[in-house]
Order: sequence, then C-alpha cells, then structure tokens
Amino acid sequence: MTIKARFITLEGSEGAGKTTALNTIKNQLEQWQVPYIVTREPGGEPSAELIRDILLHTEHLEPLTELLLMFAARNEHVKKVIHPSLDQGTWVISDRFVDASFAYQGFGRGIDLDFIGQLDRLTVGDTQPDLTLWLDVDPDIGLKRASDRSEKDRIEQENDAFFKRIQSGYAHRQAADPDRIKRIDANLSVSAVQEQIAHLIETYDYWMKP
Ligand code: Z5A
Repeated sequence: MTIKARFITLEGSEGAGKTTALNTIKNQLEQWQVPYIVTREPGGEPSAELIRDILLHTEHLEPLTELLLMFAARNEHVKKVIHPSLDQGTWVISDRFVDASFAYQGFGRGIDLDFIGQLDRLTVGDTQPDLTLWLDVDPDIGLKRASDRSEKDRIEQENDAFFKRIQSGYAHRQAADPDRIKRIDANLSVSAVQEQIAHLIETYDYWMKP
C-alpha cells in the first residue's frame, strides 16, 4: 500500500490504555510496511523532554505556566520532529497532542479555550493530526488502573472532579470534530479495545485521501 505519511494521536484520561493502543497501531503499520516513529507529549524532543520533567515533577505550577510550558514543548516537538518526519514520508504516532491541552488545561484548569486555540494555531498550525483515537474510560476505572501501576506525578494527583472535566472536554472535542476524533470504548477488556482500534485503522477511509 502506498499512502501519504499520516499523523495519528492517542488521547484519553489517566489509565485509558494508550500504551496498549499504541501497540495495536504499530502492528497495523508494520503490516502495511510503512515507516513510522512513535513519540509523546509533553516531550518527544530533547528540550521538550526537559520541559516534561518540569511539568510532571515540579511541586506546584500556576495553570497558565502549565499551559505555556505544554505549548513551548509542543513548538519544539512539532518543528523539529513531527513536521520533518511527515515531510520525509514517515508516519508519526504521538501519545497525546494538542487535544490534551484543550481537555486538561482548558476543561480541567478552566483556561479560556479561545486562548488555547490561538496557541494551537501559532505552534501547530497545519500540522494537525489526521486521526485521533480518544480512549474514553470512566475516570474511576482509569484512575484505579493507573494507581495499581505506578507512583502518581503532579497532574495525576488531581481529584476525581478534575478527571471528570477532562472526560467531558474530550467529549466536546470529539463532538466538534467527529471525522478526525474517533471514540474508543476503553472501559472494555484489553482485547476488546484492541479489536475496536484494529478495525478502525483498517477501515478508516481518510488514508485514501491524496
Ligand atoms: N498533559 C496535559 O495536561 N496537557 C497536554 O497538553 C499534554 C499532556 C500533552 C502526561 O503524563 C500528563 O500530561 C498527563 C496529561 C498531561 N497527565 N495525566 N493524568 P504521562 O504521559 O506520564 O501519563 P499518561 O499520558 O496519563 O499515561 P498513562 O498514565 O501511562 O496512561 P495510559 O497510557 O493511558 O495507560 P496505560 O499505561 O496504557 O495503562 C494503564 C494501566 O492499565 C496498565 O497497567 C495497563 O496494563 C492497564 N490497562 C490498559 N488497558 C486496560 C484494559 N482495557 N483493561 C484493563 N486494564 C488495562
């Protein structure tokens, strides 16, 4: 199959199962024999990874500082990694991207969505994802999965109400852009989630667009 390099992002709240989803997508791209890279946000580029460390491990950050650091990291990531990769014909899969800023900093922290939109246009511009998989998990289930797994970073220590706002933020984003953002029911078993993702990737007709 010869198709244009595409940009796929994974989104969801805590413990949604993005790592499992990533492996399902990688399997599909390997079957198609297309070159790809896997990256993440915040991070994905050396200076952006340094910013990630501040974001996740500083004891307290003002909401606006958090937002600006997310976009500072993203600017480096887009300009130095994502855009050049797509330009060279390499697919990009990113564990989180700009929808997370709308969900977490917009809906979660209450920062003005139009302001976030301006930062999006300034930093991401046309390098928008072709497909976003929103792994929609009930916050109680997701938090339970994540707490069974590892120690919590700064953002993960937020309360249930915060994660419910994140979920409704993603739901708003999906309703506004249903062609790009596809909802996956992530409350189900690992194999049922994998099946939904594999089916979606195989049948997504966007790939055929020039
Ligand atoms: N953030 C932001 O605020 N604004 C932004 O613009 C961006 C990010 C880009 C990144 O942290 C934090 O930054 C994140 C949002 C914020 N904070 N939070 N919360 P991260 O990258 O370290 O964390 P994460 O993105 O939330 O990843 P995660 O905790 O690793 O979640 P996950 O990748 O979705 O989960 P997982 O590792 O695939 O699965 C979690 C566990 O559940 C694991 O033990 C699995 O085996 C298990 N699991 C997965 N799927 C299932 C199913 N279906 N059934 C049962 N168990 C399952």
